[in-house]
Amino acid sequence: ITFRNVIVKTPGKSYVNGLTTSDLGTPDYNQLLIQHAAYIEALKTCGVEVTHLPANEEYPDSTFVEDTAVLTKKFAVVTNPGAASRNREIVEMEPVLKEFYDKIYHIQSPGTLDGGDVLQADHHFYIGISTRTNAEGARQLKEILESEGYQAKIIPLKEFFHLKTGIAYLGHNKMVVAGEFVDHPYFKQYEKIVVSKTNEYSANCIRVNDYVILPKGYEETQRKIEEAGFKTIVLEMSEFQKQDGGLSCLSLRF
Ligand code: CIR
Repeated sequence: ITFRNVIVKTPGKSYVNGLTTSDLGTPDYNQLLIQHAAYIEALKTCGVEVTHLPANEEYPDSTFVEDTAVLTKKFAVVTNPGAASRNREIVEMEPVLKEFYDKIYHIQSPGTLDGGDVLQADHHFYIGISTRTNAEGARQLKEILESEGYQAKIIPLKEFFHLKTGIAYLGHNKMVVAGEFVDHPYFKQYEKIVVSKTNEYSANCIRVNDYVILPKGYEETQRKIEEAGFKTIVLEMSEFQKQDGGLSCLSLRF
């Protein structure tokens, strides 16, 4: 929740041909670049150092850097992304992580894991099993995290695409939850900010230092987060939403 650094990557023109399950239409590349630039500006407002990587046309979804790694203060875990077209995104990310980390673990095949399926809440991690993260990938990450003194729980997802599609941790024991996580026993101990069905997209928000960044157009969620005591920044995310992406997916924060 207190972060010094973020890594982001400009989307390439090939972005419009990336993976998606939504039927919101083809992204507008110019709007996309404007939205990405605003995202970076918001992070700078939060006081982090931004490592900004150039676009790679070979990987249409590679702006969603979150899926390539799981980062803590002391070590990095390079994932093994579950979508074939995205798997090699890690080859470009690893050298960048080496500039910040001496200790780097890897998720190994046949284990697969996307960073979007991993949520940290203080000393606890939650790992979703999804169409991208399999049981073996989740098991490997749990083992790594436990060996480093963290606790980890594995959650098979029912409806959400990635774990963090429906949940966010804001610190101070406050958890933003939607859909299948609202009544999930694993999140009983948290003070919950419940996101309603029509506002589900806004469950993917991020706390970065003094701010919570959330998508534009979800006033009910914004109000609840502000009532919980947080300052907010809202960002237009339409062109990312078209490719199943949210705010957390666009950066690695550490
Ligand atoms: C994909 O299907 O992989 C991308 N179009 C969206 C990835 C979103 N990432 C995330 O939720 N962490």
